[in-house]
Amino acid sequence: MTSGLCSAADRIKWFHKARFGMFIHFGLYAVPARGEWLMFQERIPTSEYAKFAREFTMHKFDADAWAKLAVEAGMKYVVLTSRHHDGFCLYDSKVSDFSSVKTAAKRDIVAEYVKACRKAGLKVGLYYSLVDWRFPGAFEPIKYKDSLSAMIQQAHDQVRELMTNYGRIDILWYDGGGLVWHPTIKSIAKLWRAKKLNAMARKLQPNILINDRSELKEDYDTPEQKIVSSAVGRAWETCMTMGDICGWGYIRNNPNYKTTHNLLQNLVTAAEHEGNFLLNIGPKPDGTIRTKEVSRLREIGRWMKTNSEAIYGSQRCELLGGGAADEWNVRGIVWNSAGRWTRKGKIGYLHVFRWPGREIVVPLVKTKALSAVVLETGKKAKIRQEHSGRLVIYGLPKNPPDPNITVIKVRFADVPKILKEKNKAAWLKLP
Ligand code: H79
Repeated sequence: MTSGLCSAADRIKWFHKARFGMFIHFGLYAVPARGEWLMFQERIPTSEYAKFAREFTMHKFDADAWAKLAVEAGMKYVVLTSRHHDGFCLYDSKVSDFSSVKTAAKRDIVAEYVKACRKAGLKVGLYYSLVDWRFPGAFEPIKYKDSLSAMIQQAHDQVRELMTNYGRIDILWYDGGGLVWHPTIKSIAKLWRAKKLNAMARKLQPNILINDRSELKEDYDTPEQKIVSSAVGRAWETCMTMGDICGWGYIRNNPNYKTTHNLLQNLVTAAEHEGNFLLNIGPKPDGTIRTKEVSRLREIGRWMKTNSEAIYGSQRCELLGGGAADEWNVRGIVWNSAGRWTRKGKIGYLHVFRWPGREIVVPLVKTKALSAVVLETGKKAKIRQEHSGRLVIYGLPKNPPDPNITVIKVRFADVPKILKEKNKAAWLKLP
């Protein structure tokens, strides 16, 4: 590519295959360690909030270490909060002094981050919050009309800076536009002049992907904390915290972390519907990443080493997840009690969440299966296809070879399909 310009379909190709990315919420809120919403939740005046900068040292911040961890986890891209709702920039902004460059550690975190990600081969995303809680116009837009205008102008200026000063940026991840409640301007896109804003971003970064949170559809959808598939062909990404819903930024006492298995199920569930999973970390004010995030990411990375072919570039698969092939179960009445499928062309990948034992039966398989292998061990499994489309995978170990999710790769003679109408009635009827 010499011109640096590609069509909309081309520029989103990498995103359609990536499947797994790292979200990083890093900012002043890491200091009080009660999450990124505390300025709002605790009604902290701007001048008080700004004092956290004194302790936002980032003295152990190492962008290469962040990038390395993302690569280790099997992630393909990273999105960093260049500025959250509190207005604190992690970069050098000419239109604001409230930044990591002019206060705190006096470092341009975005610059270091972009360089490290590029070096590690990761695609680079920047999160930018349109709303800035330091502006009274964000809360009372009619009363503080000029403040509102200044905040909107700031967004245009700062997006221009981010799109100009850091080389190629792959993702512009808006947020917070809807947090301004304007009594007459009901459209968020209109309020922020998003059409103009996004046109400017695309002019400066011709290959950029823009999310849907300026209220314009742009390139992809972003369900938050839940896995919701978009229509076939439309790119989408679920972003999620590892801990409780309120904790994107670092929370010191945040006991309710998802297990590695849980996070992997979420990754697989997104991949099953051709979506991406953007998993968040909230680094500490010194720039290091807490142990329970590092260990989970490393465990996911270990899993990805043997199983990532079932994730990257995954396609939808209509097969049912199957279950135990018990003797009595002659009709193969097992729906999704074992797991879920992803697919690549004619290859199906059965992700077994709940290992049923030595045999797994998948009901209503129409297509001929040719072979099966357990990715974790590389060992072949036996297969037989019976009446009513029963595909029995057998000769498997009694216990799951992978303590998390064991993936069985099944080659089919064609794109695997399920038997539809003919056997459905019999299949649904209880014996
Ligand atoms: O940056 C993260 C959130 O801070 C931000 N989007 C993600 C990516 C976000 N902005 N607005 N919202 C989320 C919706 C508001 C949710 C709230 Fe709450 C529920 C605000 C207070 C309760 C979530 C939980 C945020 C704080 C606690």
